Amino acid sequence: MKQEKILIIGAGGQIGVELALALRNIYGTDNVVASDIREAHPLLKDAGPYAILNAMDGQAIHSLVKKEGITQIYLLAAVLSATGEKDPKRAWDINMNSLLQTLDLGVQEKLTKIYWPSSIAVFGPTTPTQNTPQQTIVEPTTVYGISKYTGELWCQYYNQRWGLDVRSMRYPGLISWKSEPGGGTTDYAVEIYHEALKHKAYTCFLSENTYLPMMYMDDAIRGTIELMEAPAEQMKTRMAYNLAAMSFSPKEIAEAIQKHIPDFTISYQPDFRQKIADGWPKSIDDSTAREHWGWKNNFDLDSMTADMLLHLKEKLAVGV
Ligand code: VAH
Repeated sequence: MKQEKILIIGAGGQIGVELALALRNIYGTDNVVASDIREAHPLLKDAGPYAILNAMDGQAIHSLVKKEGITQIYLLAAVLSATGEKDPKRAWDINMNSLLQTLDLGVQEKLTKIYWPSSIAVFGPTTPTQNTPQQTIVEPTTVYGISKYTGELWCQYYNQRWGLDVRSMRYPGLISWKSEPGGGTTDYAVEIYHEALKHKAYTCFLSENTYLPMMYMDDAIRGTIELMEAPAEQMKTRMAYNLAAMSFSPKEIAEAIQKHIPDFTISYQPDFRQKIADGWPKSIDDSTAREHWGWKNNFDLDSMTADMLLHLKEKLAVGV
């Protein structure tokens, strides 16, 4: 079987950094080319093949794919929900055109697989908010959500029309300590750990009872790789799979942190991101992913909080 060689576009982002590290552990460092429009993230610097690459530069990507003998692309570059609302046309352009050129490249160069992340942001205020099903009313009200659902439809089209093996999942909010979040509405759930350790206080930009679906990055990375390694016949849908792990509110994550840092305090100053969060589901039904390819989460709020604080204490060099 031909050696797989992977290109990650957007390897400097919250998911990209960790996916590059995890894929290199599996496929070998030299078989995973990390790329981003920015210089290498500290965890990727001098740690394997790296290219400065703009996700919108189709020509540069095509020549790198041919030069390196790339067989799979993970396209992670995207403008997330909160940033997208500040410049909707730019968000649409980047999120859609980077995908379409990658799908075309996949057909042209007969890539074995493409991964492109979607999000629970595809759902909107008219979607059932509890245990949101895999198939339901989908009327996103952010450009990010519109671009992600449209992208899912394009992925399905390229699979049905040209047999391209492109796979996707709807990530909830992701929490990580190795890499930084990138302008999303769920970024508070990462910031709160940093602020709890550094200042024992955090002002949250969402209100205290804003329930959102969330997941620890360890689960998200493992789930992504399990999806990509599942036999093609198990991919019974080519829309993105709902994925879930837990749901919590800012109040609940603060209480989980207070079990470790009793004098931690939280205050609330909702901003424009509150309206985005209010349009999203509170919990997700991921039974389709569990049935089709065996997905299951390992971390819950308490085990994630313990792991986050353990690693961040060292990373931030703070004691508590
Ligand atoms: C965002 N972190 O907040 C992303 C995610 C479900 C939210 O897609 O935009």
